[in-house]
Amino acid sequence: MKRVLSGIQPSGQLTIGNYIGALRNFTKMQHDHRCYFMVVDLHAITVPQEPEALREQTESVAALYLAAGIDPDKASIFLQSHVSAHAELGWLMTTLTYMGELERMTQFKDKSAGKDSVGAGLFTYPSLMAADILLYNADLIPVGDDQKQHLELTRDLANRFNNRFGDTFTMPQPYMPEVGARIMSLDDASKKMSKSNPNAGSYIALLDEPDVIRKKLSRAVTDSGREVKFDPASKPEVSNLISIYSQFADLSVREIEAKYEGQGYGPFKKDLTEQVVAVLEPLQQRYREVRSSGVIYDVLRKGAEEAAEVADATLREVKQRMGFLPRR
Ligand code: AQP
Repeated sequence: MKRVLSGIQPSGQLTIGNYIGALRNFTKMQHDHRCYFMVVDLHAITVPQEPEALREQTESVAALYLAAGIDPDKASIFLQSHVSAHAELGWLMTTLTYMGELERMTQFKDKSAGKDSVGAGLFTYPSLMAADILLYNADLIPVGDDQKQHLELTRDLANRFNNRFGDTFTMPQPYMPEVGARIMSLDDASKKMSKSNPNAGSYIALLDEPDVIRKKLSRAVTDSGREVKFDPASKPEVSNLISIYSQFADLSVREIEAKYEGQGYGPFKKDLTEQVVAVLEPLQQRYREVRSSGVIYDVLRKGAEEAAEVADATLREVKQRMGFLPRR
């Protein structure tokens, strides 16, 4: 049985990008693997967060894990900040990371572009992500396309540590779905769909009301043509909508192209919208039940205990190998 580790930042309302690229795979993987699914609140504060909003978003993401179908009896669901080994190994990994490696990270370049003051945490974030993964000696990491570079760095750091201090860490592998690994913004198909985008029209939140979803998709940018054809280079907007449709309806891209041949964008967008609503409505219903039941705190306590057991043991070994004197 392989070990799987992944997480989502409580940095806004989860989007259908997070669902397709992450959450949905989590629910599939829990049946065959030993899974650890975190809400990465320590990562969320690499950009400023209001305390009250952070609390609400953190609880909301944890509740969405349950609503999407993650079973706390199969997988450990926990908050990153509840397992202190993350922050500690994060620091140790930072000291092994080269500045040049962090400077090459495209996500840092994207998130810091045009900003006057950028927190150092945004820069060193990949070292903390490496710690998250290595603490559990995870074999498989379900990530969207955008996180591949960070995972490469994690592998480099694991190698560096193993070469310098002796064999300790397992080499993690990315696990990516074939289609729809990267869902793009509805208003600009050159940018990925992001929950922290200030323009709420650029994404569909998992908790958007059906009417809001309808409005957002009807306004989603297409092009001046009328052919429903998957060609990301020449038709990025329509291709993105086809990817979303494909994921939500479990249809292949070819099946969708064939279904709407010669019909223009109208019927395609209408069916896409109803498909998204049909998947999200029951999820939202489960979400409301989870939130009102208060069960989330028990789930997070149990998850943190299970996670800490593994993480603390790894951290002890790492510290011993690096030459830290044990407390006697
Ligand atoms: N647009 C996307 N398409 C596919 N997968 C995506 N993911 C995020 N956006 C897309 C995947 O969701 C997981 C959680 O991501 P995260 O919250 O840790 O941070 P992120 O990748 O930076 O996601 P966002 O939504 O863009 O958040 P903000 O706006 O806060 O930066 C990851 O597995 C990611 O690949």
